[in-house]
Amino acid sequence: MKKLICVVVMMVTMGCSMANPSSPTPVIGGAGRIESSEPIGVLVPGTASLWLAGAADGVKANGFAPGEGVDVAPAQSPVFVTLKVGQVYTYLVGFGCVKNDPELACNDANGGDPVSHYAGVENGVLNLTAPLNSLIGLFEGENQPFLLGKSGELTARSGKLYLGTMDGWGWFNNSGGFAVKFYDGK
Ligand SMILES: [Ca+2]
Repeated sequence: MKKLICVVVMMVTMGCSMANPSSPTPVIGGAGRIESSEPIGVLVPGTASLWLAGAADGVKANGFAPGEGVDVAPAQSPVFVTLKVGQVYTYLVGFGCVKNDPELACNDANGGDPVSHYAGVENGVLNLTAPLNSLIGLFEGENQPFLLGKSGELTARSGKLYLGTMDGWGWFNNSGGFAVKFYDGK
């Protein structure tokens, strides 16, 4: 009844406030997570290919077979985040979707149907079978890419984590991207 009166009064005066001054201030983005430092944010474009991780400018990759590269560094090179070796991080994709082809669907970071890298092992990076358009990673000094998806936890096995998206070939015609945050601590 008080609410109804307030609404009626508000309609007349446009000055009624429903706020309760004793209410606690809401905590935004808490969710039980204890953060020991600021999160590391990065944008991963759909054109980022792990098969060009660390490659010099001009190096090619991602054709139908090794040596038939249709992508080139740095245009389709992956992005990376700098992490503390041995530290456990949680990560979360805040928003975004990726298309591996202008005519196909835009997938979230968990991706669509599984696909492998058509050219197989290339530029020292091993093959991977992972959901199409999913978020994938590769630690510097390692050669096996792995699925990250929309969220999870990892231990930094090196100080540099390359980030890209999954496709079979030709990252040049991909679009979209993922906004990712890494949280130091659990
Ligand atoms: Ca593509």
